Amino acid sequence: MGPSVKPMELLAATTNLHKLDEFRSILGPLNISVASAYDRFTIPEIEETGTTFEENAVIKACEAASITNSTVFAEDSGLEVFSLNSDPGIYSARYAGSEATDQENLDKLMQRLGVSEDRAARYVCVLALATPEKLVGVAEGEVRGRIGLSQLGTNGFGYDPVFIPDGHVTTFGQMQRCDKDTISHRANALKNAIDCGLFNLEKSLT
Ligand code: ITT
Repeated sequence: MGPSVKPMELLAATTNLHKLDEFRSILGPLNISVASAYDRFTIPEIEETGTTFEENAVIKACEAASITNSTVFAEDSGLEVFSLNSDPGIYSARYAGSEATDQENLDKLMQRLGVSEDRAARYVCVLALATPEKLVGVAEGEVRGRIGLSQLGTNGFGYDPVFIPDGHVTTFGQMQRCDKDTISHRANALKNAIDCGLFNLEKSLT
């Protein structure tokens, strides 16, 4: 038996356990383990005051890195429906109000969209990696698709029961997690981050 290679560990600053699960399933096969910064440190609420996914991802990563005195990554993500002026966008988690549940957000979206035929949409994810001293970099991913006419499936989270990715006939809510994890905005952002060397810390930190 050859020597076992210790997995590389990344620290993720997210309060969203679904995101954390997806990071772990996507990065696990690459021998990268993901720990939650919120499990290891007390992190006060970080306000998302940016006006873009990138600004919010950078705010979350930089504040969490400085509070924890560690290198961390964070992400900001959401759904853009083109016929709704790209709403809910950066407000995806709080579309129906600051305390809104996923179901309330989804109901608001379906109500606003009604039976419109123009249902094209995309999920966006921007990742940011930061040290306590500085932002290391960002990477973005998307998945294009459309909003179905009704809610189908109970897998995933957020808007997954109504999002049908291009080239598929089922919603993310109906798909097995491993299938979502090969094509999702989060998977694409992580792939881009790896391709551009973002997680190669020795290289990124010099
Ligand atoms: P953190 O900021 O702590 O990471 P959060 O849930 O508040 O957690 P965001 O501000 O980035 O994260 O909001 C993301 C929202 O976008 C999420 O709550 C969903 O409504 C939506 N969303 C993003 N990715 C999604 C996905 O893969 N499936 C379903 N909905 C998603």
